[in-house]
Amino acid sequence: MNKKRVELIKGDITSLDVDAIVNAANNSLLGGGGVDGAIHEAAGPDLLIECKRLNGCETGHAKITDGFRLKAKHVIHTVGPVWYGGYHDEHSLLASCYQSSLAIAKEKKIKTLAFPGISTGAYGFPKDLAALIAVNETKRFLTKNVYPEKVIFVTYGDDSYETYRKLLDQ
Ligand code: AR6
Repeated sequence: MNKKRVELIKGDITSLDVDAIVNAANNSLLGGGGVDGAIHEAAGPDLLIECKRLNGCETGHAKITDGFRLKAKHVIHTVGPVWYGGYHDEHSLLASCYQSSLAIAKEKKIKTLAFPGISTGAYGFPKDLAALIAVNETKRFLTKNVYPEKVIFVTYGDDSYETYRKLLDQ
């Protein structure tokens, strides 16, 4: 895989001018706090109207909407697992979030896709392990597929930037 296909930045995912940003949503897809709240706030009320039509989303799965007032054209909503100590399939469910989001990006021929750290806030997934899963699943997918052309990992107000940096440099 070409290293230029993966980028790492610090900041607010809602400000990015990309084809799609990924939302760390919940099963209802009707909004919440954290990055979900920030995305709904920035996208405006039409996002909630579209989300209501989707009838929720299972953990580990993903669904796409328009980006409305965001610079991003689309939002891919995925539902990460709540961390219960690692004995409830959390690892494979988080891997499935990345796989499902990347599969939608492929299907829609999305060129640039940005991920926050799914499950690493309110859902309590350990950040180092979550970053490892994010990077492994993304690299594996990009090796086999042309779309998305580029994936951007977005870290926000914490120390996971260095964790991602080390993983991406390997
Ligand atoms: N840009 C980029 N990353 C962000 C931003 C932002 N604007 N805001 C927060 N983060 P969380 P979860 C990071 O809690 O753990 C919601 O209520 C944050 O630092 O948003 O998957 C949903 O509705 C953290 O690393 O998502 C669900 O109920 C990461 O985003 C629940 O929280 C994820 O933190 C989902 O919990």
